[in-house]
Amino acid sequence: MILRWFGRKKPEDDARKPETPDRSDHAVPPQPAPSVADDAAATTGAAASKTIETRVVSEAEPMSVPVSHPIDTVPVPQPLPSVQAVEPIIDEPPPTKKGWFSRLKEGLAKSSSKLTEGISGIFTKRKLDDAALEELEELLITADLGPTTAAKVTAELARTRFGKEVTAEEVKGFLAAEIAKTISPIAQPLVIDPARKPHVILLVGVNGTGKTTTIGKLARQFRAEGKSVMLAAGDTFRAAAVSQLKIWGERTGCEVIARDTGADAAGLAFDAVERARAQGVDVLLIDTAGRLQNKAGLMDELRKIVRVIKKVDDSAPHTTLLTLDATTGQNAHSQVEIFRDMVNVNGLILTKLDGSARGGVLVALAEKFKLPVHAIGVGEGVYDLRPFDADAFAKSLMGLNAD
Ligand SMILES: Nc1nc2c(ncn2[C@@H]2O[C@H](COP(=O)(O)OP(=O)(O)O)[C@@H](O)[C@H]2O)c(=O)[nH]1
Ligand SMILES: [Mg+2]
Repeated sequence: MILRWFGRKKPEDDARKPETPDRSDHAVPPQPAPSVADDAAATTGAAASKTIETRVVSEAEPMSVPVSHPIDTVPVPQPLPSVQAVEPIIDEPPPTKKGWFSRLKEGLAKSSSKLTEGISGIFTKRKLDDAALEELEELLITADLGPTTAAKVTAELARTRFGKEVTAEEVKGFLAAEIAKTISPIAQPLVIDPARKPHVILLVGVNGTGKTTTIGKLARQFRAEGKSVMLAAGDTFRAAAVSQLKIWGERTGCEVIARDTGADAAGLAFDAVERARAQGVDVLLIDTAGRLQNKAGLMDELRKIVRVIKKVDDSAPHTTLLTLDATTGQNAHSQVEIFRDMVNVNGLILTKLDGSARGGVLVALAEKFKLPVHAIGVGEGVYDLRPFDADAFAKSLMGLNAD
């Protein structure tokens, strides 16, 4: 691999060609590997003077990975570019910010008030009978928890309390515990495999669900852990998407691999993986487009991205994360199905749990798809990504306080 940086041609380079995406920079004459000084030159005015080093690589600055020139013109090997600075970024959220739990609780207020008011209506000085159980089951279904969970938790309530007088408070506590049991197996942190350099994370999801924002938040988190992170602006469809990612790169001190609008996303992803590998970067986060209105086109594009990434590392992408907007409720089910059919989604991030979320849907998704939820978004800021805590989530869904 390293040899490729020095311009030697490997036999598989040719074999790979037909599947290798459009890399107009192949024609670029050999160039030395970029030095830190080059990097500084590539940063824009204000950013260059910051202590955090940010590099934005664009079409104008061709990837300096010369791959095909005769052996006899191989330049004298030069040192690889240094792995980007990995000093942890300043990592204290502004102290005035509302705590994440209260934001989560506020975000879930719409769901939780529906549930708690419903439960209070059903269980006012009343024995737990069949009619009450049926009403409760219906309430849970209309609050997006899904028929399976609704039937399971009401059956469990009947098993332990049937014929007894139960209070609304008791029912809420019971449901919170049952819901926590259902969702705790999917509450799994996103683990970065240190053996992978890079650990490749592909972000997929419908436009507006929070892919790019989540990349920024994840980048901050990994940088704060001292990891080196590279971002790839694979949503080449919209100019705004590329500049949005560049801004996140500047904020978090991460190199951004970007090309002009309309460029081949798979080609960009391919170059990003090669570059991250050559630099020994810990984590590569790849953004993608999410135009569901052209489902066939999107499927082709995402599959091609995955295919070409595998040309560099056949175990990649190591994590394919689907972002789901929690305010869209039931629609999340079909989004999981659609993206799971396109690419091998193996983790979820639920975003916008701070704003009028329909949180019940997370419980139904857990039951149906059993995909790990690695984190939840509770705001637009860089600190607003939290590990998914099953217990805290279940309690706030039932309008209860955390311990
Ligand atoms: N309230 C809130 N807004 C979010 C969250 N995540 C993303 N957003 C906002 O949702 C909008 C779309 O996000 P973006 O990352 O551009 O979505 P993408 O099209 O999937 O890349 C932006 O305005 C974000 O600031 C979140 O967790 N909470
Ligand atoms: Mg985006």
